[in-house]
Amino acid sequence: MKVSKGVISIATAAFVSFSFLSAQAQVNAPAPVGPVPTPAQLAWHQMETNAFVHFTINTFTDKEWGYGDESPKLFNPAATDAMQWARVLKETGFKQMILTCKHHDGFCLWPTKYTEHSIKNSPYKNGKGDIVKEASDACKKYGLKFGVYLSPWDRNRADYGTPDYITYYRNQLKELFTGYGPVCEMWFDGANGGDGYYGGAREKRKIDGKTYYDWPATLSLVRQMQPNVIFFSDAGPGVRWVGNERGVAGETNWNTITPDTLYAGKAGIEDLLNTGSEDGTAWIPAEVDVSIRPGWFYHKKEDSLVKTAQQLFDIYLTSVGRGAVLLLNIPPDQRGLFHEKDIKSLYGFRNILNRELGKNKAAGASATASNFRGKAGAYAAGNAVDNSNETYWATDDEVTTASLEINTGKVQTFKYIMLQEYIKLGQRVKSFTVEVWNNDAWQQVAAGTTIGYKRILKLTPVKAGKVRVNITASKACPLISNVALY
Ligand code: FUL
Repeated sequence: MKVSKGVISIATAAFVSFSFLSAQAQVNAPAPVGPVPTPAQLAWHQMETNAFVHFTINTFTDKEWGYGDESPKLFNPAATDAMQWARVLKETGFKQMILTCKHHDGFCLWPTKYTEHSIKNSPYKNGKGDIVKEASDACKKYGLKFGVYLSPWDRNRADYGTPDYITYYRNQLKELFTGYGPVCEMWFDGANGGDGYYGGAREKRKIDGKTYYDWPATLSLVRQMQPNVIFFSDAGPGVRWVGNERGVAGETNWNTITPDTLYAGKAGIEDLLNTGSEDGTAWIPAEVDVSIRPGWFYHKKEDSLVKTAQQLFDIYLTSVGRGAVLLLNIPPDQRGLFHEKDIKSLYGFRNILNRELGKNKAAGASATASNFRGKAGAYAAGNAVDNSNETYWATDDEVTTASLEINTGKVQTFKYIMLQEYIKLGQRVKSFTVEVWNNDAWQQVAAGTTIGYKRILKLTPVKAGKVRVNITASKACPLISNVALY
């Protein structure tokens, strides 16, 4: 409100007396800065760990990319137990399962009525099986969200490259989005390798990845069926690819990016995808897809190459710990089960996570700040140590550098610090440092750039009772919802 000097209007007088009665109520919440997540994107961030299940005819042909000429007769995972997949995922902390309903080879894991190249012509359950249904039912039973991967590139179809194929693809989306309950995430893979069987043509086909699929029309069709689905593609619009398949998000990781600068399949934008951009015009956070094995599909020869529990934990730190969501692939074997080796790593990973990040030593600590918004309790430092995502420490609008001091009451050893921004109002922090009170002086033990939904920094183990977080640059007043020490 702008009031000219010396002239107090009736409205202003009312404001003054009301603010006298209730000082805190007058402190306005910070305005959003830049793009903000939709409720569905926010729920996606909160999952933190997401799982991929790559399963198809490749599991039987020992390939990563089937050519498209494989006989459906090869598919017979006689002991398939999607309940096992879901139970293991649930028990090891994953929140969603995304199934490859159709990979690039075109074989469909459900009895679609639009092609013969499917499970209905396989020996599995004498052609009566439906693995999409088994997986979605298992997710429901174990309280996991369900997602689908339907490869746009199809090396089996004779009509691939023509408009007919787009109709085919959309028909299949209709089946998947109307027959299996809520689908929370849809994966549009950008891979378009060129050569394939294509109904016997056995040739190389090139499509224009930007125009051929007419994504706007396809997405709007899906949204009409399920408005809250999150779309993954290199370019979003829901979530973006992180630019590599090694499990590593950028140390600087903005949830914002400008869609004009990227589209699915565009080459040479991996670095941009990895970090996002500070001034990006849309909220399109990075999803870190990585496999527990070297390949995406099961290969016996990789049984000795399953990532260890420690490797998975390290990947957790470079994905979830950098403000992204981890999408870890666990491929069922030829029985149709998660392999014992993979299961062992998953439970081991969860044990390390519980051991390393299970007990927040800042819980119940006292906190003070160099500045807090309007001196109102609603924005005070304590909100950053109350373990709630709904409250936050905020500074006054003009204050973009500030410190938060946490006193845990006793000297303890810390190995990690975890920070979270209140991203509902946009991502803000550009850089920060962490200090501990040691020998009567502040000693810097860590520094970082972005925070976003979550940032975890591994420290050289340090003993201290007091920790200070200094926000050294921010797009606007910083909003810190949680700081934890482990
Ligand atoms: C890639 C595909 O080509 C791989 O086979 C796998 O599905 C991975 C998740 O995405 O683009």
